Amino acid sequence: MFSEECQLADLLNQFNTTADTGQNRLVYSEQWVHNQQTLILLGQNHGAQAMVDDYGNVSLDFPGQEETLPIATGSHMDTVRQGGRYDGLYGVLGGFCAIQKMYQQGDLPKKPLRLISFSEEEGSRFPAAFTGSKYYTGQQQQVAALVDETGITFEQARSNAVKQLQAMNVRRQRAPLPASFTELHIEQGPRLAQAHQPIGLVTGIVAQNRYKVTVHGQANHAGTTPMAQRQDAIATASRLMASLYDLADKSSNSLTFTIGEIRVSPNVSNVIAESCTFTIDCREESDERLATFLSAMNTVIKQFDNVTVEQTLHVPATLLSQALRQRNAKIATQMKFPFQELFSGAGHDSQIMNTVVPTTMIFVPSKTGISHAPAEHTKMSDLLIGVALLTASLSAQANEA
Ligand code: HGY
Ligand code: MN
Ligand code: MN
Repeated sequence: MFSEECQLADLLNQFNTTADTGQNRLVYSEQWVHNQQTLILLGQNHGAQAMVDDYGNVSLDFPGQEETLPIATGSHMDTVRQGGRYDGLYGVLGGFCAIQKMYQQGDLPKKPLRLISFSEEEGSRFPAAFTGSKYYTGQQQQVAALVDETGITFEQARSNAVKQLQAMNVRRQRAPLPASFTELHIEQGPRLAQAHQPIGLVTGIVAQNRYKVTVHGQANHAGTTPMAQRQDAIATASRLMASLYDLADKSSNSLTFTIGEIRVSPNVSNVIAESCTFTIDCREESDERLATFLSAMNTVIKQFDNVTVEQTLHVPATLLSQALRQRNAKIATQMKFPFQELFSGAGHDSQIMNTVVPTTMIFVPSKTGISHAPAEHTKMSDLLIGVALLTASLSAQANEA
């Protein structure tokens, strides 16, 4: 049998590419399908029953002594563009290693265990995030007609990819909800690394809104159109973006405001832009603070003509299960793992799962806090501490009376 380190390192190498441009495992892409297929076979080779629902969420159920709701762990299989090796995937593979350790320790756990690999969390291919866990928890979402940058619809990509998974020896169904959900994840920020703490126990997750803002102009000749007669979408958009960043800089310290994507049409050097579309990602630790910022943001946007705004995501601030977190704090203390409690600035499937089942998160440090980039890194000893705590946490839940 693999050693723990070898198994986790080996799995991370197997499920990641070696491209130094980072991971581009966008939902329903070939690499995404290959990874979900490999995970299904890995689970089945270790005694799991596999379920695949119509969004491509994979649930691997491992047996318990009792026929009861499973104790679940897992995370998301997709990545951002040029993403890191650990965001999402560490929770899936670390969850697999934790479950394996439980079954190697002897008796069958009283309750069954479930490993979940959510189809999509990032919102990096289509303008909608958490589509996997939202489907898993029965939330309504209108995503079928959304298109990616090549014009492929969500529905086309989804049906093509899910068909390949559901052709395997799997139960084609949405999994019944588990008894609880614990997500192992890298912090994706600098706090644990700076505090030299190997474990973070997550109290809550930020509120998050995303928007698509389009400034409309008029395509025209760069050389013959007098400056005063232009409707230059880039000129207007750049002034609007500068005003929004000024507003964000003056807002509360816990606000994060990011313009991550800009698309221009026709995007040609000697043509005045007819349109400029950019995204907004803004987050706050409370719904009230986010609402205050959004109202100020809308006031700024209204000062500019020919601007349309589409909200593409709203997820409220979330307080995770205190009972599960306190149990993990006790276990970490018994295992002599120093830890700190912290709020997550990154969004997670846990904030969706938390709407239906008791949910908690375990963080491990991100080296220099970098994430969503090829430089994302966590040292193996920290990854293994996270797996060890997760194993003990799942065991405690699966074997309680
Ligand atoms: O964007 C986020 O916060 C998460 O990593 N999807
Ligand atoms: Mn993630
Ligand atoms: Mn992410």
